[in-house]
Amino acid sequence: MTISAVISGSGLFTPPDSISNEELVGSFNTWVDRYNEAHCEAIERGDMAPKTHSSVAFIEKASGIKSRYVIDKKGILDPDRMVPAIPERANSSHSVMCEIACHAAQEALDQAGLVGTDIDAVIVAASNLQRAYPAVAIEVQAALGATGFAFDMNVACSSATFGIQQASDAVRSGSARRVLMVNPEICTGHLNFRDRDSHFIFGDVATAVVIESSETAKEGAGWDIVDSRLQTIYSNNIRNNFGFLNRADESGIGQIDKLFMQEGRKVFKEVCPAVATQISDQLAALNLDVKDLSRIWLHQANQNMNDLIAKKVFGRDPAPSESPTILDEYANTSSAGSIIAFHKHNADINSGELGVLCSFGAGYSIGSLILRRR
Ligand code: CO8
Repeated sequence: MTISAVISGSGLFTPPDSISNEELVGSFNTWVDRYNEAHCEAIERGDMAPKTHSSVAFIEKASGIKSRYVIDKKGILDPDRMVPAIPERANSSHSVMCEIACHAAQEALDQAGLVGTDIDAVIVAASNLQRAYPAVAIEVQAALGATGFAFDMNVACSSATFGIQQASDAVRSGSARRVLMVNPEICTGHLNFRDRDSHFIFGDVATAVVIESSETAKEGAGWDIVDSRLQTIYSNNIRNNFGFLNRADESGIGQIDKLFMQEGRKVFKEVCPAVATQISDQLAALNLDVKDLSRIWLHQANQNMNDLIAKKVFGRDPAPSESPTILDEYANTSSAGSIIAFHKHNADINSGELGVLCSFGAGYSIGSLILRRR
């Protein structure tokens, strides 16, 4: 019998603190006023450009984002700091990424009816890892009492879909029986809160998915991974130059390119058609009609982007329930976004119905998974 891969559980950890657009813009504009006052003479001489206020109305219209959950609200909103304050921990304590990963993992394990010792592979897939080594995944593996092997991987916003593909390959080849794929995304750690163009984009969260063999998964529960398609196309339009070689050129330390940067307009224009084409081609290759599709759980970066992609895929304006939105509440949580949408909006789908889980982002990278409710 061919072994297929099944998503048998999903989990979500949401930090308790949330920041509204009003609070974020208030802090940003206070910083702008102080900056312009401190440099008023140079600005008057024309030697420096004044900074410009941000606006709640722009953020909502351009992105659809209304709030974001964060690990540390106080440090981000303090106009003298504008960086989350996350104290370093002793090596003997769990790291913050391991801690939030384990919260999400626990819910995914509970949903799958499993415990940590049932897992024999752990993948931590995220757009930034808090240290070089040991792999955060190995720390999560130990914290949960899992066996087998563990590794970290990063494909930016597509880390989760690419991670599910790796897990599914492992299950189908027999190198693992039950894989936990976790996405601790602390996006505020690499967001420039003094950049008007992007200060509102990201939030923090962790998501988890259990992928196991159809031989072990509970009968009639979870989702068959019917098909997966991964694509990468090199682009500098979303970039972060932070890395271990930064110290080898002191002139670059602390420069803004060591945080998230993007050409948002270009990303919008180039990525939307590529995503819609990938999903449509994938359905066609499987002889599936878009009418067979009950839902698409898209990466959550921008509402206008998702509306455009969903319209292209369905060939009409879909109902909100056909392409659920969570970015209004969570903002962009990088690879976790499509998993949050899936986790929160799948309970009403009946056995045999199909959905597409799809990510897109830096790289560029696009990952699309066709899932069938068992
Ligand atoms: N308040 C008021 N006005 C503003 C603001 C602001 N905060 N920011 C810009 N404006 C102004 C601009 O100055 C401009 O004014 P003018 O027309 O006078 O020049 C005007 O608003 C329009 O600016 P833009 O053209 O930049 O605005 P857009 O309509 O393009 O919207 C967006 C900007 C929302 C960024 C939009 O372009 C977008 O969402 N694009 C897609 C982005 C995307 O999907 N990126 C991928 C996400 S990242 C990812 O893949 C993960 C990376 C790894 C994770 C990193 C975690 C930190």
